[in-house]
Amino acid sequence: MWTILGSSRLLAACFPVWRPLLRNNTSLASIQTVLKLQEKKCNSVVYPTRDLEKLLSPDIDRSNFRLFDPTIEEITTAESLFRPTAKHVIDFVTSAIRMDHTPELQQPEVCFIGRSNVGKSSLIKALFALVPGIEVRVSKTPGHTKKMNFFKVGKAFTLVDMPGYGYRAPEDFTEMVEAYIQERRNLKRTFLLVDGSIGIQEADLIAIEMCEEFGIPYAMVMTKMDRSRPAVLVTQYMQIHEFIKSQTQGCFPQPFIVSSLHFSGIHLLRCFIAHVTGNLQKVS
Ligand SMILES: Nc1nc2c(ncn2[C@@H]2O[C@H](COP(=O)(O)OP(=O)(O)OP(=O)(O)O)[C@@H](O)[C@H]2O)c(=O)[nH]1
Ligand SMILES: [Mg+2]
Repeated sequence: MWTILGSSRLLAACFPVWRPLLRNNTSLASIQTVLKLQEKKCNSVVYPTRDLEKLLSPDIDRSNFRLFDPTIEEITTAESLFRPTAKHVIDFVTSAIRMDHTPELQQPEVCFIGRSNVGKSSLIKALFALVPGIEVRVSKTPGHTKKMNFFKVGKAFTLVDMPGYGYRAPEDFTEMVEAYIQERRNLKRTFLLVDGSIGIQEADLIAIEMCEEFGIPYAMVMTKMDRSRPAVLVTQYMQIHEFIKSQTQGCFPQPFIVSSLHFSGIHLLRCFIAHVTGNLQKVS
């Protein structure tokens, strides 16, 4: 029983089903069956690419698939950073449209860039799902986010939501975002979001070129994975994987896949953010 309870710490956070089962004196065997099913579901939510890997033929090189492969314990540790307390306040700080309007924060920072409507604000909202009352505005209308929005996660790090590029981008987008990415000293990682259901588009190539030219470390995140069938998703994943390997220098070789709607990949991304901002060891 201890093993079941011990291995289900994250499970309990994702799917708190075992509590009512225990209260109702359900038999241990049925609890185990339910937990096994939930654990499988939970693994798919936490490590979404593992399900995709199963669809690939065995001869495909998987060496970069699990470069970042934290344990459940590390994932749980990172989760605590995204849970606010009286001493660890998670909140919106300010908006800025120019570099000289950006807040002077010393803590490490990560930012989210991508085409208008790709799901940047939705992803930040999902990352902050444990923060009651925090406002991150999303919209079906492209070009919704017009400013750089800064959110502080205690003294640990800052997340920055950016306006999108491409269709209906703000006029001063280039000035605003390029300057930020090039000049922001505490920027530890840029997350470049691409729509997982359609893959890399022309406008994404321009952003990739910008990241490469500035020599900044960045990572690609495939969004809206709930919109594609696994077979389509795995094809996009492999294409992006190959693209990163052959065409980029500064991009982390392992793309992330998320669904902000179903919370898939969100735990892993939280953990990666904790890692790149140097916070994973601090809280463990
Ligand atoms: N199905 C699905 N829809 C999503 C997901 N993420 C975002 N969306 C939808 O995509 C639309 C755009 O989402 P936003 O998060 O506002 O996109 P954005 O990249 O911030 O857009 P801009 O601020 O305009 O640059 C909204 O209608 C969201 O509900 C997802 O994971 N799955
Ligand atoms: Mg937005």
